[in-house]
Amino acid sequence: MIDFYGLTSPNVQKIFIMLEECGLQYNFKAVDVWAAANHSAEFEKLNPNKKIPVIVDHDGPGGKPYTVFESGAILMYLAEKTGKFMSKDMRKKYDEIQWLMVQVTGVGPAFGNFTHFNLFAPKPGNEYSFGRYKSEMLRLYELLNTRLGQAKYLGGDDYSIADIATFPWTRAHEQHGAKMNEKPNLKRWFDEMNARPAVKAMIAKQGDIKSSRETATDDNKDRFFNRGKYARA
Ligand SMILES: N[C@@H](CCC(=O)N[C@@H](CS)C(=O)NCC(=O)O)C(=O)O
Repeated sequence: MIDFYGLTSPNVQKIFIMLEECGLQYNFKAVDVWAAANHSAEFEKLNPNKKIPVIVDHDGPGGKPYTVFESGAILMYLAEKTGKFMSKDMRKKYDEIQWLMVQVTGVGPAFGNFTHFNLFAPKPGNEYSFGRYKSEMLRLYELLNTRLGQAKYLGGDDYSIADIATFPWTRAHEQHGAKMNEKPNLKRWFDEMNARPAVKAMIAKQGDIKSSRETATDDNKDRFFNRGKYARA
């Protein structure tokens, strides 16, 4: 059995999809980061970085419990544990890992910062930052469309953890202004991903999760965004 700590964000959606794809049994444990639940001493023991997602695999290596944080590492761990969605051929495996890394180091930060400056940063005053992340996000959408014109999936011929990691970030493409009708390769992939039973299961489960994102206190928002009395100088 796997304990899965998360809420509703794209980094968490990846793990829902992977657990569903692998047919693994899991207990979902909501950590309401908008109410600072990730700052408890108990949660810090699971992830010193105090972020979701985290999994605890009670049947880890050697039959002992093992805790994994960082969504990319969790996907790799589950792929290795089950032998699914990561190639065993070294070239193919590293093609998949390269595109996983593009998501973890590129798509996640750029799309996440776009959302921050779009929805949460004070306005006016942040036009430069907003424009920078919007432009980088739209450049990455173009990159994904180009790649998916060269290969069926991001990592190559096979559906892999690179696709599972990237898909949740593209779900808000309308809000992002990404114009899918001008990106036929990305649209073909998006529609195929969206139709997968594991993705549908993730979307259904997400709908049942209670988050205080819309009602978060100013103090909790300041803590979340490292600003106000939580700002480091
Ligand atoms: N690189 C991390 C990012 C995780 C992350 O940013 N999690 C957010 C939600 S998506 C979080 O826990 N934020 C709470 C906070 O920073 O206080 C991963 O991929 O797992």
